[in-house]
Amino acid sequence: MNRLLITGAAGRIATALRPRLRDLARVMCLSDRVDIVAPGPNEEVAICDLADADAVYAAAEGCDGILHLGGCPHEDAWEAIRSANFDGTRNVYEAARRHRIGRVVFASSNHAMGFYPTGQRLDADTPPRPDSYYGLSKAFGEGLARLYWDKCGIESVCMRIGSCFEKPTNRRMLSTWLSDDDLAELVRRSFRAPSVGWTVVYGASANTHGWWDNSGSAHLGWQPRDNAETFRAEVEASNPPPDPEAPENRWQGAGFAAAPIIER
Ligand code: 15L
Repeated sequence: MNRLLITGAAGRIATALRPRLRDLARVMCLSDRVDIVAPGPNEEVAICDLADADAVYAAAEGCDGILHLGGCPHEDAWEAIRSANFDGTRNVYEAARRHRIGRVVFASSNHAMGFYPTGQRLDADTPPRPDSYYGLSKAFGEGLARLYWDKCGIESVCMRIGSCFEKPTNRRMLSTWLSDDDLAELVRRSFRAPSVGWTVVYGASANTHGWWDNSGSAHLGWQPRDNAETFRAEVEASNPPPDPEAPENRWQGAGFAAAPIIER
């Protein structure tokens, strides 16, 4: 690619991905609401609020692809989720349509599926079952991606990211962990695969006790290499055995599923 737009570029995931994906495009256009620390030689910064359609359109000018990581990354009041995630994602897809950008890689989340019971095997055809307004916004983003594929021919890979952190820090993450290296390779494959149409892929490392079946996205050629099992002893030493009946342990979405609706 010549220019790649990365939204949410100041966040933890983008910060981990930027050095790993330098070869993906000649210029990386980094956008976020807040300033971006230490842009590299092939990086340009566009400060922009995803809820501002004109600003998103301007940031996407001249880009060949969009890595959409931006938005609210946790549960919040409806207004906050609506503007950052619902409106924000729609603004990204409208910018892609108006600039004729052919492919978007969208950071969806396991919380689009968080009300399935812990341990149940899910695949790309399992219907969404969001655990929060946040999870609902990710299911919406996936639906929007499908609409823009069917109506406008814009391809998308919707990555249902599990727990993307440096290492797993609780027992749930022994199933849901995604390493930064595995995510970087997933993003690379998602942009480089010859044809992706509308693809849903679960973003988890090759965890021995994982819950998700990625046979439906084999065309991406992505094979995660890390495994949360490497950290089991460390995780168990710092986390007491869970009560399987506690609401936060019954559902895949854990605390997101157990938490009440935020009323504000
Ligand atoms: C997510 O979607 C969140 O953005 C992240 O902060 C974690 O909570 C993660 O899911 C998870 O499920 O561990």
